[in-house]
Amino acid sequence: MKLKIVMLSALMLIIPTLASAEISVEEAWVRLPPPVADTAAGYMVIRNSGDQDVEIQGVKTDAAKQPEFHSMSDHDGMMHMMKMEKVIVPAHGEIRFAAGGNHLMLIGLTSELKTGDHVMMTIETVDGENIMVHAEVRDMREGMDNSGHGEHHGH
Ligand SMILES: [Cu+2]
Repeated sequence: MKLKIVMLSALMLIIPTLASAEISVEEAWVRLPPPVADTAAGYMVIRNSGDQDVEIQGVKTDAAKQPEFHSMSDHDGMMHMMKMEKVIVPAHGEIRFAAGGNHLMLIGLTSELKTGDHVMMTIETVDGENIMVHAEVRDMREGMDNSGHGEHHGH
C-alpha cells in the first residue's frame, strides 16, 4: 500500500515535465571556423508547439567553454553582435538562428572542428527541460551559401 502511494506521487512529479516537452530543434549546424579560430558560429531553428512562450536558459556543450546566443544588429553598415539576455521561443512559433543573423556562438572551442563532425549540445529551458541537439559542422567556403550575409560575420 505504501509503495502505491510513493509511485503515485512520483508520477505526479513527472507529468508537468512531460506536458511542457514541446520544444524541438531543427536544422542545427555549425560553421567550420578558420583553423586558428577558437570560436565558431552555430545555427538552428527552435520551435515551440505549446500554448505558452518558453524561455531558453542556455546551451551546454563539451565543444566550447562558453556557448552563448548572440543577436546581430547593423549600425551604419557595421555588423555588431551582443549576447542575448533573453531567448524566448513564442507559443506556436519559432526562433531562428541563421547565417547573417542571430546565432549561437561557441566561444573557447575545446577541440578542433572538422567538416562532418557532429557537435552535441543540450538546450536547456528555464523549466529545466533539456533538448539534445546534434549540429553538423559544415564548411561554407565551398558550400552554396549565397545569402550574401555570411562574409560580414567574421567567425
Ligand atoms: Cu557572435
